[in-house]
Amino acid sequence: MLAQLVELEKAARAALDAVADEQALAGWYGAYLGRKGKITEAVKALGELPRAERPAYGQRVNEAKRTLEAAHEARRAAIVHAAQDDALLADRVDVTLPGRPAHPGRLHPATRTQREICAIFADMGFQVYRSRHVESDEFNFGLLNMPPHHPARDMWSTFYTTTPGVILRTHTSPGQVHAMREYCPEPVRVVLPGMCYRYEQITARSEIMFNQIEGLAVGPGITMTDLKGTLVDFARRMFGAERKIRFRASYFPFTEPSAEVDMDCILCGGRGCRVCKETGWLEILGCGMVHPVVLRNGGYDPAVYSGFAFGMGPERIAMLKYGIQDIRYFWGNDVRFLEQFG
Ligand code: FA5
Repeated sequence: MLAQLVELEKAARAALDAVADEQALAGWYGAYLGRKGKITEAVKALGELPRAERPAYGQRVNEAKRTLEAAHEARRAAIVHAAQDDALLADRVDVTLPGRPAHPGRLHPATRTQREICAIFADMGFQVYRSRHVESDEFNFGLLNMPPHHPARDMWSTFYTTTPGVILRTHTSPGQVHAMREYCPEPVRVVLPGMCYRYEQITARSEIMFNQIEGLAVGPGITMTDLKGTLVDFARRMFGAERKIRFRASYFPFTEPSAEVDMDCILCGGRGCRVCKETGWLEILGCGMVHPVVLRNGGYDPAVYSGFAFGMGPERIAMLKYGIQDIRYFWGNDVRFLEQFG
């Protein structure tokens, strides 16, 4: 019996070594260790042996059963591992391949320029103040010292709505009065960025929708010197320390005195070229000392308070900075243009 048992164990091991997958393994288990398996039968045969042979046989058959169970477990683990390895190999990713390029979005050049300008003024202590795009005639014109029928209203071709007295703002200047009324009697130092709308002929330099950035400082004892110093500093930070600035007398109904600010042409260095129309100078903004009427409309006593204001177009500034020849590129939605501004 013992010799048969040794042979059976040998045969079981050989059969287990030949098992290659889980299905065959289950078959092997049934054949040797299952309810009617050969090893199970061998264990049952113990009862039929003469009493004297039972201890030796019993010990041997139990040992055979334990080792075969352990061998079965080891084989099962090996088969599972091999199957996992095969699946990983079949699904292999070559990590050395270059990745597919991602196309992250980026800021529109007008937004970028606007943020750059606001950041420069933030350094000088100006807060950003958001004002409404849909305005009343009173705020866009009247409170800015342009009563109805004032000829200066002709400077801004306006989009009217079907509601009388409600218009799209033609400039960011009405925000001056909103800001003053909010902060009065405290001093004010704000920049007001945002879209403006004018019923104009669209050309290489003019759009019907464009951004402006307004600046406003109000407080006791503010002078034209403060205005000049602020704008010269801005132009140098924006366009380079070597820039020259010129103030040219001008007219705006809401500032007195008023000026237009030119900068020496960044493309030709002031010698004269197509972009500066051979003058050597480029206009960058309008400005002036806040008119006493506007101060009063904002709630300030002009005998005590004074202030300066300016307004510039960030698209025109971006055109100068990046040498862009046509303002229509900004809203044309052409990726070839937009992707140049990383
Ligand atoms: C004004 O709008 C005044 N409110 C500016 C101002 C503010 C003066 C405070 C004094 C004190 P003007 O119409 O010149 O001024 O416009 C100012 C800037 O807006 C221009 O220099 C230009 O950069 C931009 N701009 C004006 N019209 C257009 C347009 N159609 N398309 C693109 N940019 C424009």
